[in-house]
Amino acid sequence: MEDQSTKSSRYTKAIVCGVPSSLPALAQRQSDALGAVDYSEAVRQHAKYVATLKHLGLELIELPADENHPDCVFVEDVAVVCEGVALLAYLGHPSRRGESAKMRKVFDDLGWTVHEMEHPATLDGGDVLFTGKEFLVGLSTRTNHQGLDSLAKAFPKYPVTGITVKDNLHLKCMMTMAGPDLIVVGGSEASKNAWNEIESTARFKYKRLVVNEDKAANCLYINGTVVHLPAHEIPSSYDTFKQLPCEKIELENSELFKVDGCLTCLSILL
Ligand code: CIR
Repeated sequence: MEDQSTKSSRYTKAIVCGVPSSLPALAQRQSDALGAVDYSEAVRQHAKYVATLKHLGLELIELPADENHPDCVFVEDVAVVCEGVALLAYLGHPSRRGESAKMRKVFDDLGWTVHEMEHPATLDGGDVLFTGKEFLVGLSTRTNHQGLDSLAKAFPKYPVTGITVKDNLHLKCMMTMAGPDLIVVGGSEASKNAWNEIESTARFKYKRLVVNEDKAANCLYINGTVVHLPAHEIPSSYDTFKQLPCEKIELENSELFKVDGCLTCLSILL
């Protein structure tokens, strides 16, 4: 991830992966409450996501769906990237660990420096919020202290601070960047607690935009444009985005959200 607070550093590429047909039955999920994934609708929504990244000027590196890894579409978890260096994650869930091999090839082909992590360190990229100035790392059921240490070693130039994640899969299920020094944060108790921890322990200060629904707090900030969910998916948060003085694009994500996938999960921005 590049520093979005300076005008000169912009995303130019994104890595994405197709949606395997094994996802509806076999993807990991925290709960069945949202019902079954409609596979063809998931594919349609994902295709719009990919088209939107292209529309925003990014060159896409598109990996084919891997039926043996039902969660492969959630590429964000597999690597943390910053300034030509990629940390390949030892993913928190054992069923996902085989996703790293093909990602290694992508970064080797790009000529990036690649770091790997070793058990017992675990980390999911969904726990890593890079603010442009420092890394905030969710300590969750997927990411442990050793995982945080691996990240700190891979990116020695930046401060790294652990943030407790409760009641959510990842830190970025509760907050993401929505502009330079601006973090959009969900309205749940868990999100508020995570924000308070950031306020008291992060190295830098940030502005906060609070949205009622946690799921609304996961948006993409790409070269000055915020990509967020549409009104029918976040009815009590949608209007809050109108306060942002930047370009906005809406993208549906109802199907992959059923298996805990948010907008940021679906790409690695380079
Ligand atoms: C999992 O449980 O790993 C997937 N079903 C969802 C991963 C979502 N990834 C993310 O938030 N970065």
